[in-house]
Amino acid sequence: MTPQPTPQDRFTFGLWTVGWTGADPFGVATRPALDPVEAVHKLSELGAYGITFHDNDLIPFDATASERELILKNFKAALAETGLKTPMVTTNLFSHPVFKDGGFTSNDRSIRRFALSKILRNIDLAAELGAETFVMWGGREGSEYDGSKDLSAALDRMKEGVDTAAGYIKEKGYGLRIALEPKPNEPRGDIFLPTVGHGLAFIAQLEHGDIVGLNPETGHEQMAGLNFTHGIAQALWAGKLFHIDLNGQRGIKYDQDLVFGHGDLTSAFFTVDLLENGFPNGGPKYDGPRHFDYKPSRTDGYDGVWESAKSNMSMYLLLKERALAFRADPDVQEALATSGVFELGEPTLNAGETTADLLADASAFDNFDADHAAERSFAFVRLNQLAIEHLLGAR
Ligand code: GLO
Ligand code: NI
Ligand code: NI
Ligand code: NI
Repeated sequence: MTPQPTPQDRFTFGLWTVGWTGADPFGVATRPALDPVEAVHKLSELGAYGITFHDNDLIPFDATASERELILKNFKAALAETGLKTPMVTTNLFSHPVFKDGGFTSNDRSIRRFALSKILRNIDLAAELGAETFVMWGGREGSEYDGSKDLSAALDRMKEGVDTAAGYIKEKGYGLRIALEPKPNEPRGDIFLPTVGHGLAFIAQLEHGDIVGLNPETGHEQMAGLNFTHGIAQALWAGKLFHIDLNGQRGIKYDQDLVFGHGDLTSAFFTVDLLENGFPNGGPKYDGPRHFDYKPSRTDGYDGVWESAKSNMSMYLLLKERALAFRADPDVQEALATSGVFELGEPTLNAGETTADLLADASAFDNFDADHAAERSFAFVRLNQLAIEHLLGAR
């Protein structure tokens, strides 16, 4: 039986995910547009906790003030009726041709001023809707040709943009935090802040870095050939995992945005293991929404759209079930101990030990038998086999 999601599971979906009509660089839409109000009702029926959106997923770029008001009124009414939350709001700085060279980092200063104003206005809307997280995915912030950008100035402008937005949040007293979303490429040839690691290093340079963290996406790290679980682990360790975009990707290729778990399933298992069970030796745990950023395949009609929304949640819950069973299995606990996973939680130096003490400890070096120590088998294959057996439901 597939487990049924409830709002307590805190599953959230981007309006642009179920609302994707299938238009891609080679073909036009394969599905009619989805009414945001219908999306709210449908996601709520399916057991989701919330819906997230870009300003322009809801309010067209060129909407008049009165059109905007009416759209928001209907959207808020649907939220109130269903109890669906809007924990995250984000800004579209990539669709309109004006952003073809970026928003914060466009070479055109007037465009940068327009982008920053668009962000500040959307921060007001995010706060009004009670969002906790304001995601910034700089899809157009990048280049195709290295000579087309002063890369140092681009980072300065990126810093200026993020710090200005964060400073505005503080000034207004909003309960919002910014989460930057790294992606290596697509739509730009190369995007600035391409990975979780680049994002963390960038945040360390900010003036208002205390309210800036990350929104890593499964497929984005995997497009760079990186390990997503390692990426979110380092973000967690740094206290910067503010939000997450879960989806599926198979290898280094175009951004597939498959259903979570429909890409690298073993990696998805360890992602859920980390999110639900935390690190084996304790430490920071993620407590934000489980947000899906995927695309329902353009081969499918609306039956497939809602089926895929359900699939994301079932995949997560199935993996959660397996991950809990994995950690609860005494054989696994024993294998973790044998493999030294708990031993890694012990500090390498004794409490209060100085470098002089370490250098004076003959057992650490002079009398250390490296050849003998090298004989230890870490038995990682058995541990991994246990994980896969749990993943397959074979234990
Ligand atoms: C595209 C990104 C995009 C962001 C969204 C949120 O690849 O994943 O969907 O998640 O714009 O800011
Ligand atoms: Ni993405
Ligand atoms: Ni993606
Ligand atoms: Ni995303």
